[in-house]
Amino acid sequence: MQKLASPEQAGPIAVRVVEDDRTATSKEALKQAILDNLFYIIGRTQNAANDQEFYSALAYTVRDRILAQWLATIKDHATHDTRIVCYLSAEFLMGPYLANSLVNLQLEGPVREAVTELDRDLDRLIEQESEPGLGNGGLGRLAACYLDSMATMGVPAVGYGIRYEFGIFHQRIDDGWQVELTDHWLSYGNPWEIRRPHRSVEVGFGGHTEAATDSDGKYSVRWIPASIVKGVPYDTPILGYRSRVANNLRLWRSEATESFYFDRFNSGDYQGAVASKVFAENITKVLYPNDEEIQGKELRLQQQYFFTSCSLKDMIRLHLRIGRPIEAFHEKWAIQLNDTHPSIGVAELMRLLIDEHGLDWDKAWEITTHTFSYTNHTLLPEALERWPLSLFASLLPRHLEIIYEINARFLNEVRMRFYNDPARLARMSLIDEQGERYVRMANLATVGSHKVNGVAELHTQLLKADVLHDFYELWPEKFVNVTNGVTPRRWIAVANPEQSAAMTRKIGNGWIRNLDQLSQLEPYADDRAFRSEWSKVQRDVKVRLANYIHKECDGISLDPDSMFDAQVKRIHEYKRQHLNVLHIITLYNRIKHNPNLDITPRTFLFGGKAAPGYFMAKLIIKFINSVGEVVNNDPDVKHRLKVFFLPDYSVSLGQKIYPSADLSEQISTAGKEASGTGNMKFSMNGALTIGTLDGANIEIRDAVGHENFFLFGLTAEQVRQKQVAGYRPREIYESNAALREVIDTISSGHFSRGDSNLFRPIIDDLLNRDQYLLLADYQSYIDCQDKVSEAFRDIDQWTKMSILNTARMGRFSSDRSIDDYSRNIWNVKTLA
Ligand code: 26W
Repeated sequence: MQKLASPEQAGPIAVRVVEDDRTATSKEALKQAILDNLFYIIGRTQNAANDQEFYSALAYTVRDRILAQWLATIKDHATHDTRIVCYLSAEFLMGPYLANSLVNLQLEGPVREAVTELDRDLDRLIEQESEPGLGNGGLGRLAACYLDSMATMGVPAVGYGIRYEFGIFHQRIDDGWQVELTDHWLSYGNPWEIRRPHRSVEVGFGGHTEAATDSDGKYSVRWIPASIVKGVPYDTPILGYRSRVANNLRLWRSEATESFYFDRFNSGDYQGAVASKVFAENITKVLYPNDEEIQGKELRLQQQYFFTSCSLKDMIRLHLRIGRPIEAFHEKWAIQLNDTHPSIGVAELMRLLIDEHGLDWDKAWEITTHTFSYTNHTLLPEALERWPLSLFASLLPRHLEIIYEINARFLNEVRMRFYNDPARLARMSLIDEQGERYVRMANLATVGSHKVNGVAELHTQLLKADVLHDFYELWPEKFVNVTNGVTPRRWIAVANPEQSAAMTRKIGNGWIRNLDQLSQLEPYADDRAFRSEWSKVQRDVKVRLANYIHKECDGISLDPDSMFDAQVKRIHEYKRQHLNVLHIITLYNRIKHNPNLDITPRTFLFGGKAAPGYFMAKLIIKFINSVGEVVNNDPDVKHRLKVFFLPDYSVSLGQKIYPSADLSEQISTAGKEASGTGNMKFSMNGALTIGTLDGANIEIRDAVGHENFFLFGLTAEQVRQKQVAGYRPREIYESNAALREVIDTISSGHFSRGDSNLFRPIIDDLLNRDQYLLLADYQSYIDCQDKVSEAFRDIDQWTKMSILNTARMGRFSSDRSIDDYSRNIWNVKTLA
């Protein structure tokens, strides 16, 4: 059936879409398209294909229906004079594409019918996709949520990152211990990406620089790299929700430049030839699995420079190709630095503008500072990147020269403003002169950007008051806050179709595009019928998780009538998963003292990966599993307490856990969690939060109502004072009987098959150091948990609080965050 779409129908973006089996969305057309792709791309007939192959055919079918928008949007970016936002991130934790694309294309219904009529189960096919785990945690996932919102809001944008061959490791739990497994996410190929060899660029490393002054006295420097690698882009469409915009995610892969390989090969230097190939391909081989802990590995800096340089060259190429003068680069491009990982970009853009495009320093600096803006995601000193000068000098000699020049001019400005203050100069310098001497990447990013933002109000305040205080004093107007957000498409519409349907029945589905509409749910909190519908939905979702875990985790059975108490996030001492365990042991001890104690049955769900080199985090995983082993099998407990560590936490596992939780654990030491985003996903899905006044918890509590939030613990200011005043955790141990019994039970080896040494590192740290004040917050936490247990007994009141939580989460949509960035930082228009 051939039907030509008239230009009018095609709307503003002038592409003529020819309705045929590659784009038609009727059930019949979809069935035909799936079978065609199965045959012509996968080379399988319907009956011969396994689910993985069928999934691939379906993925290509869905991708076909995105391509037109994608190509139109890319053309639109080039032709129209729109500013383009470039989100530079070393991590994009995208999660599986299929289900999300069906929601954004509004095709879930017809595709499910088509697949069913082809005797396949859409949910089984969706499970076949190996998710691109190209990130560690919060920072990477935030980048993914922001791509979804920018496309949905019509912000012209490109995500630039690294196409790691191996993403975040898969986690298996062996006898309670984390074991890391390689992530072969590409083993079945990736139907969602398109390789663009014609858009490859070359990137240099090492070597030396040569300065020269030409005949009319113009000084210039040439960088002669020792090695050159090729950056090949892979493009993935980022389709917005019900939007005609499909932006681009361009991920770079490093490969050997042909010439470089054959020359040596032909000259018989096989070692050299292969070495160069290995050197080149190693750069984008694997994601560094560290979260909040720098390792200072050379390969990491190579990765950061590689993708940043590729991306800037890609922008300049497009800029010049559409005939724009390089002097107007900052008018066309707004580059967001996702933490300091791409901040070498400040020096790289200066190099390109001066050395390759002949601009003078001041013009180049004006363009650079107007182009870049920087987001800080952590206050932890050990996570603030700084690179040894020696490494910089050997890997990026020209950039070091440029950084010295930036620093010299910057310190002059500081000297002018803060006369005779050498200590301030030393703190603000891009170079840390202590010991081995380092380049401070946060200082470079701040000096080279026109805007700097934190990711939650408290975090931005602490940035201004502490980590970047000197810069705030110099440039107060540079600092803004943009509280994080999460996309309601993946985290409610895709992950929780049950709750989505219940809400849409009441308030329509406008909330998916405009989350503030959730507030229309508020009146229904007083509607008994809706409350019972809501708690039924909640129970159905818990049963769905219980069935999944029963199937996937060797027969574990969860009681859907118990309280699902969940803590899922990277394992880190500041996130205090071990404080959660101290509560579990406290309840356990209470039952051991009085087996007939009437406690609220709880299922404690944990999930999260530990950085492979992070000893304490890995011991905490063992601690959770060991306590679980005892509690789950102790006859006195009689199944009233269950503890499960769900292996291999990921985006797709998160999509199953966030909707099913009753209680969300956000218990970090106040002042340590920059924002958190899991806290938002739980609340949007109706979970109540127990948490500290940290990161975005504060803003969530203010939004949902203090009475609908279980607050405990010291404030960030009290934490700071306690640390200054001198904190002696052992005194709390001695003065709190319940706590002492908990600690002593652990020390006795009761949870470690009698081995009293296994958890000694945890005990010793808690009694002698307790950097994250677990003991200081222990009693407040336990008292708060008792309130939670009490509240859960009145399920109708709990349901009311749950509905109000969801209804008041509108502002935590990543659409609102992107609107803030667009107004206050990027100065770009968004579609209403
Ligand atoms: C150099 C190693 C490294 C790798 C990643 C250092 C730091 C990081 C990230 C900044 C860590 C991260 O993901 N931070 C989290 O970012 C989220 C998004 O803004 C916040 O919600 C979390 O609070 C913050 O911990």
